[in-house]
Order: sequence, then C-alpha cells, then structure tokens
Amino acid sequence: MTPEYEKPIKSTRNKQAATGFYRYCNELTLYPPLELLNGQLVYHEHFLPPDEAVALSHELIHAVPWQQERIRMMGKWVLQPRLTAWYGDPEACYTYAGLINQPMNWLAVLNKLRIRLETEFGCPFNSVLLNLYRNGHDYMGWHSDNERSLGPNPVIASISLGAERRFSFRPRPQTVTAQGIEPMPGGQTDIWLRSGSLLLMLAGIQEAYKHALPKALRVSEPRINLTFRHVLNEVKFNKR
Ligand SMILES: O=C(O)CCC(=O)C(=O)O
Ligand SMILES: [Mn+2]
Repeated sequence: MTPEYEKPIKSTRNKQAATGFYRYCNELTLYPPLELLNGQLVYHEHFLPPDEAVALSHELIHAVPWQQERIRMMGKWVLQPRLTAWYGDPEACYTYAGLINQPMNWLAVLNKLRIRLETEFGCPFNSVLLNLYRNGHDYMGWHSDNERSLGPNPVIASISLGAERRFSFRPRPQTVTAQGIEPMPGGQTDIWLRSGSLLLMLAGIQEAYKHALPKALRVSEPRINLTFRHVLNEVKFNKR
C-alpha cells in the first residue's frame, strides 16, 4: 500500500499550478522537484515524511530557547514579528539589521539535517536560522538574504514544518549584472510551503529577487522554518 506521505497532495499542486510559474524538472520520478524562476528555486514537496516533520517540529518547539529579538528598521528598534534561534559552527556569527547572532551548538537533529543536505545537494552549510511563526499574525517582511557575510551568491536550504504558508518572490526593481543595470521582468511569484518540504534558493536569487512570508490571518497553527546557510567568518568577508 502506498504510504500516506507518498501520495501527491492535490491541493498544494493546484495552488502551485495557479501561479503558473513552475515546470516539472524530471517527469520520471514519482515526486519531482518543482523548478521556479528559471531554476533558481527548487521545491521538494516531500523532503521529510509527515511523521518525521511532526516529530521534528515537536522536538524543536520544546528544545529550542526561542527569543523575540529586537532589530533596527528604518532607524527604529522594533520587535521581530516571530521568534528565532541561531545554531551553527562556532565561527558562524551572523549579523543583520543590527542583530548579532552568536551560534548555539548544533542540536543533534539539526546537524543530522545539515549533513543530509550537504550530502544530497553538495553545498556546505555551517549554520541554520530557525523561525517560529506562532500563528498567521507572525510574518516576515520583504527582504533578500544578501548580507556580505553570506558571500556573493549564497545557496540557502529552507525546510518548513507545520502550518502551510504562502511564500512570495518579486523581482528587485533593478539588478546590477555584469552587463550593467537591467530591470527584471515579471511580477510576483507565490509558492505554498507545506510541512516537510524543502525549498532550495540557489545562486543568483538573492541578487535578483526579494522574498517575504506574508501574514495569513486565518492560520491559527504554528509554523517552523529552518534556513541552512553558509556564513563566512568575519575575517574572510572583511577582506573581500
Ligand atoms: O519562513 C520562511 O519560509 C522564510 C524565512 C526567511 O526568508 C529567512 O529566514 O530569511
Ligand atoms: Mn530570507
């Protein structure tokens, strides 16, 4: 009998189809990843089976010392509309919006996922940012993960657990390319991130697009997101 997690989730596929931007990248595999935005986004809907996703989110809710941090936005210190935590190798210190994140030592479950991602996709990751959206009132505003400490073309692996939420991309108004400044074509692309899925944000996407996780006021369930990253240590990125 087909296990539950191997059955395609029709509602999600339909929603993805409604955005009209994806294509199957390999029709021969049972659950092919979706490629979006010229292959700069690769979505693996069934990266973790549902029982593993549920067990992992329960473990993380209880084991992680979640904090609501203050960040600097347009000259003001404001509380982030979500809870966060930062794990990684000791040198993976990550600074954004005035917030200095010193990594906590890897939890065994997070390190196991890091090793799986590195083995399957061949990208090194030395840290992971955890976001806990307590319900649909929590959100993440428009931004790119383009801090210098992530290097020029970062690859970010994003795993979702819990409530399904919409994740949106829109082109930056202007993108500086090797040829000069070019406007990016196209409008907004939405993708619904289901529990257990993996979204790979590949080289170039941060330069060309911004992304956001908008509020979803009808969602009452929590969602956890893990973004695995490779942070250059300060000495290295200050030398660039
Ligand atoms: O919650 C998400 O899916 C994305 C989070 C994100 O963009 C980030 O942590 O930079
Ligand atoms: Mn981001």
